[in-house]
This record gives sequence, C-alpha cells and structure tokens, in this order.
Amino acid sequence: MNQPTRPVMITGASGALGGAVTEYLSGLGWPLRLTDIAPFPGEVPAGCTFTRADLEDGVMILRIAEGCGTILHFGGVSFERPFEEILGPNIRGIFHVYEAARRERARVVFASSNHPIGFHEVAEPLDADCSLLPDTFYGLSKAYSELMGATYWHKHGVENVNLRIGSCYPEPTQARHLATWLSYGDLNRFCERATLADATGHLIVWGASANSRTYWRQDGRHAIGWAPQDSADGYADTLADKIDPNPVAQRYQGGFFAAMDYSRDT
Ligand code: 15L
Repeated sequence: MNQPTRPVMITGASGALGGAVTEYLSGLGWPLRLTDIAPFPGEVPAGCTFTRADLEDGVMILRIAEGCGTILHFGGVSFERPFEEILGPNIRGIFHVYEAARRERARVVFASSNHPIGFHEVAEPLDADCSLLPDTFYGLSKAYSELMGATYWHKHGVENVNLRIGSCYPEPTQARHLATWLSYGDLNRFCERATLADATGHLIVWGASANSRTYWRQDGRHAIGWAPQDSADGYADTLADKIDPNPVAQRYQGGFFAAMDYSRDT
C-alpha cells in the first residue's frame, strides 16, 4: 500500500522542511491538510488544503486534524530563542498536536532535532536511547516533545516517530555537516515510510544521511523500513577546513548551538 488511508496533516508547511515534504508527498498524490502560522508560499498543491493557524490555538489544531490519520509536525520555532518565545509554539504547540492525535487516533511524526542531545561530545558515538543532554531552550523543547511522545504512547496508545534531524539542507556546507547532514531526499522518504509503516509504537530515529563520519548508531529505523540513500562523504575534501573556530562548538555534537550563550569557564 503506497497511499495513506486517511489525509495527512503537515504543520509548518510554509517552512523549508515542511515545504520540501509537502512538495514530495503531494507529488505522490497524497491528500494533505497543510497548516502554518505564515502564509503558504506559492500555490497550494492540487488535492491539498491550507489553513493558516497558530500552534497555540488548540481548538484550531483540533479542527484541522479532524479525520487525519497522521500528523507530520514540522511547525514551531526551529532555532534558539529566548525561553518565552519557545514556550508557546514548541511546548503548548506539541501538546495541541498530541491532543489532536489522541482524538483522531492518529500517528505523530515529529521533526525533532539533534539538540536534545547536543551536549554529548563529538567523540562519543550515541544510540538513540542515550541520555538527553539538551544544549539550548530549543533543544529542551524538542526533548520535552519526544518525552511527550513516550507518555502519549504508553498512556493513550498514540503512535509516534521522532526524527532527530541533524542538519537538513540542500547540501552540506560545514565540516560538522559531514557527520550531521540529512538530505531532503532522505527526509522525504523518511516521512513517507513513517506514515505508511504498519505499526510504530514510540520510536526515535537519527535524522542523518548515510555519512561515514556520523556520531549516531542504533535507533528505531528498522520498524518503519527506512534507510538513508544519500551521504555527505563526497563533500569531505571541500568542507574539511570549514571548521567552527569556537572550541565549545567543536567539542559538542550540537556544534554552535552548544556554544550559544555559553558562560562556563571551561
Ligand atoms: C536544528 O535543529 C536547526 O533547526 C537547524 O537550523 C540546524 O542548525 C540544525 O539544527 C543543526 O544542528 O545543524
């Protein structure tokens, strides 16, 4: 079966990653319920609807999710910001997404990030069940969201697949990306598989392409039948010297996020 049985909701559909996934899945002919706080750039793809909404508006999120079988959640703040700016979109927002999923008996596919584990050192290979060491308020909000996935699975049976995205850009542009890069193609295929997989429970998957310099090992990808096809390896020569000069950014997996507002002596 290559088509979902119920419509798929995408939050953050006007953003870079939500937009890329929208383009790919609408190209497969999937009926999409798109939403974002920002207007949709360009024409809404045929067979899809777009509703402008704030993730803080729980009633609106419930309404948009009505009848959906999967919520691909890309919405919210995607960079480090002061705590008060993260709180509404990322903390209240994920609660509204999970409440909608609970009501619809839908699956959540969450665009998490590497920043819930950003204070692990680059020399330490990690499995997905490693300890959480968020490097920012943003990383904390992603950790909270992953944990909410665990709670809603165990308490309500709401399935969820959490992709700890490394650095998802059209191309890798820094030495760190040789470990963390995720291609748009691999992201798109991940969303397809995470939606169509028979059963997932609560899963964490590392969001990186097949980069030989990766920091990341075991995760839940086998349960959804996803394996990345791209790799940053071909960029090794051109990016080898594009290293962040900040020693804190060099030391930790979260890179420059770990270095932001860093005030320890060592
Ligand atoms: C993220 O979570 C950010 O959304 C993105 O802008 C990148 O900076 C990425 O992490 C990264 O760690 O490279």
